[in-house]
Amino acid sequence: MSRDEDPFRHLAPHFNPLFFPFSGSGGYIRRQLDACKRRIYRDFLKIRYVFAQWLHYPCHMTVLRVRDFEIHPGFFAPDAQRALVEELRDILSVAPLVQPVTPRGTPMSVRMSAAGEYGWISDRKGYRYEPQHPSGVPWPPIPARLIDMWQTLVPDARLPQCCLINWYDVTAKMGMHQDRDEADLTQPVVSVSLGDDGLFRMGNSTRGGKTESVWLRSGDVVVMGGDARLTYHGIDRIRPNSSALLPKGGRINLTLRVVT
Ligand SMILES: O=C(O)CCC(=O)C(=O)O
Repeated sequence: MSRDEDPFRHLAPHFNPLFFPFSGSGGYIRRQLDACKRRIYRDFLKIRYVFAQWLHYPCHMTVLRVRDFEIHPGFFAPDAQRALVEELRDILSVAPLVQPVTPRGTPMSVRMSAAGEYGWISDRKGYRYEPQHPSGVPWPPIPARLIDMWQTLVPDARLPQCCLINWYDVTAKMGMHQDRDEADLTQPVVSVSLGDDGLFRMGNSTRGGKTESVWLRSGDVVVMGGDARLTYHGIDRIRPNSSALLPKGGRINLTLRVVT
């Protein structure tokens, strides 16, 4: 490692104890010290990531990119998560969660509702967006803090017309799928996780092939735009009791979409 590559050079350019006594020699001790510094630097990056999650740093401090999915750990701080849950309670009192069935009649394990101009529906007639809850009431408006989040993360996109609300109990999951019932597939989908951790699997633009997974934690936000927009994804399982946000446990996922 040259001095220019030394990750600590800005911290103590003249008195770096790992560099100073051996900087002229090219021997065994110097190589050992360089390896040691690399390990320290790697650990420093890991610690910084864990702290960022713990402290709920603003999103732009730590963004993970996996297969073009943009993951913002801890975008919503605990206070904002609690406020969102209160807003969701109001929405669900007007538009209660329903257990959808697939067009073949198989019940899905998640329960769903929505806010916005449209809600996503699945029943024996197929998958589609509808301007009303199955009970006939219009969907309540999307909470302002979600619109603010959308404008912060995807400022060039049109405003979202649907906030789909998925509720997972500890046994629920969501199979690998693409979101493609929207008219304009150039517009992103933005997803918010609340409550227990969910194991999010990311695949490819066609079904099958190798996949990668990350645990999404309460407050995390995922932007699915660009190449990730039509990438298969799903939730394998929930980690029970991993969050105290929802008194009875479970996980809520919100996905904001432009529909027309
Ligand atoms: O629950 C999640 O994190 C993913 C939800 C999802 O893929 C969807 O609603 O299409």
